[in-house]
Amino acid sequence: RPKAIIFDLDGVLTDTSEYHFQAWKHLADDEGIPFTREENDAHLRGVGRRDSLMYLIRGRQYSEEQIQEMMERKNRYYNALIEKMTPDEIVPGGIDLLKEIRAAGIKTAIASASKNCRTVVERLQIAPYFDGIADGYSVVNGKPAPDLFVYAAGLLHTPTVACLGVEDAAAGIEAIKKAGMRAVAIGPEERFQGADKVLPTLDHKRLSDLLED
Ligand code: B16
Ligand code: MG
Repeated sequence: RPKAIIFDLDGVLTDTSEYHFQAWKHLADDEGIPFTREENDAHLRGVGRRDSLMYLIRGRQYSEEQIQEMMERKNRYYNALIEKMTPDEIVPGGIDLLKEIRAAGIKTAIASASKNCRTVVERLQIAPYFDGIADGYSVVNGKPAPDLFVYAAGLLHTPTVACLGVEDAAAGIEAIKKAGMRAVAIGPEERFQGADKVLPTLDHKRLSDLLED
């Protein structure tokens, strides 16, 4: 049984991954760049802002100034979407799951690549359920690098080998495994490689659902 469970935010605890997709799609449409949901899931899901844009504009010539402007524009689109979020946008049963985990003496953290993590956590009013939050300001190397999960484990004073990570992105599962943790993937089986367990959704899950093989 793990000593700590480290959750990704966007796409795991809440469906903000859909808002990220819509914001990137808006930017891609502005720029006349073809962009599909399938590409989003394979290449952008869970990946930081700059790396995501680099995938989107691959093979096209843009100046650093234009790149900065596009990152800001995507972030404006995303912020307009999360501005209206309310606490009921937590995954169904999510608060019960977090309470159960903590009642079992297991620590909890968030490991999100997002610089908007704090805003989303505030909108959802879930800060009291976490012992630590690692976000897009915490480390330099984003997912699939293990740094964010290692940093989160450090916040919990827990060795990575005693942690379990929960992720909806292929890049996130890679990060968790590189950090030496057990990995639970949330989403379609085809999306992931190397996860220890795959659940189609986190809706109404119990602690035992995350632990069993
Ligand atoms: P921002 P997570 C990730 O959050 C998102 O999944 C990804 O779509 C986004 O590009 C990244 O954060 C950076 O977010 O532009 O808000 O800084 O899944 O790691 O919680
Ligand atoms: Mg995610």
